[in-house]
Amino acid sequence: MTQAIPVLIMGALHPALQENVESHFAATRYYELPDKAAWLADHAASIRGVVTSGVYGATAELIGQLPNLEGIFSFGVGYDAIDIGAAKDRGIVVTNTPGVLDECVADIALALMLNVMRRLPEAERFLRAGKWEAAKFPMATKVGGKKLGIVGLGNIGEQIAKRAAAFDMQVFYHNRREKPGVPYTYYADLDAMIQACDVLVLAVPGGAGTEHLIDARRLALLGEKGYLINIARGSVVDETALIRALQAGTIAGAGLDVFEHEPKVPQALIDLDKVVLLPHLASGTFETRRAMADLVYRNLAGYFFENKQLATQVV
Ligand code: 8YV
Repeated sequence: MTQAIPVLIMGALHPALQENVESHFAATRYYELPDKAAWLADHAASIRGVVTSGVYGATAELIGQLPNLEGIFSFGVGYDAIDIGAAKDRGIVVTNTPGVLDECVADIALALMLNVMRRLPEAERFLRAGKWEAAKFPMATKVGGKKLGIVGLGNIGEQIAKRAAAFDMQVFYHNRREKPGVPYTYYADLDAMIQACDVLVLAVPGGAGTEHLIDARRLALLGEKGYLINIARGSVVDETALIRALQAGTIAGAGLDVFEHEPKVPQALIDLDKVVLLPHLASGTFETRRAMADLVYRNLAGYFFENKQLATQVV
């Protein structure tokens, strides 16, 4: 019998994925090692695969410590927590999980928009606090007919656009290049799109290329009636500038599933009524997380057991 292939699991995985990896590979739970440095000194050279996620990532330092690493298999579409350059330099493959989570993430973008513009969480707090008998809940903002600007019309962006169109919104998008065959209005100039839209939705990848893409200046362009929705990465928005804009009323509100320093959320945001805040759950349905788990395993097994066949490769 051939020896099981040694892999490192960076953090607790979806149960189905954990089970698959641990029953078919010689897996080590990196996150449970009491002395990681000592373990690496003895075993690093044996490791051929790393199984990780958008949260746990894989740093250049870790990659550098694993001289025989062949592949990094990640749970999540975003791979900004993985040092892609370090992997590429060594010819290490990296896989992610695109395609299977687009609908659920788009659902949450719309849910955040409806919740913040119609002030639903605030209204529910009002009812639960027993205030209805003494007062009426104030009016909110209509969604239909508003202009939605999507930053990043990828697979998720397209699902957001489709849903927004069903709500009778006008859809604009900004990408580096115009996307052929889509019926939405393209803006090559991000600032011009922000100025033209009522709701700005961020659906771009995280990482150095988009860090603080939405800063104080761009928040000012969105304007006092404008809403910001972020289902991308917290790093895309300058969170301090966002808090200032919300406090000063420079923008109307925000719906956020992601934050700059997760799982830490600034108290200043929690204290505001005009924001809806979620704990990074956009892909978090039974169906989608299972599909993500299966896709990670398909890549891992495809690479090691089926002649390096990869379904969804980053590099
Ligand atoms: C995951 C995500 O929850 O896919 C992504 O990029 O942000 C989420 O779907 C996250 O990666 C946790 O693993």
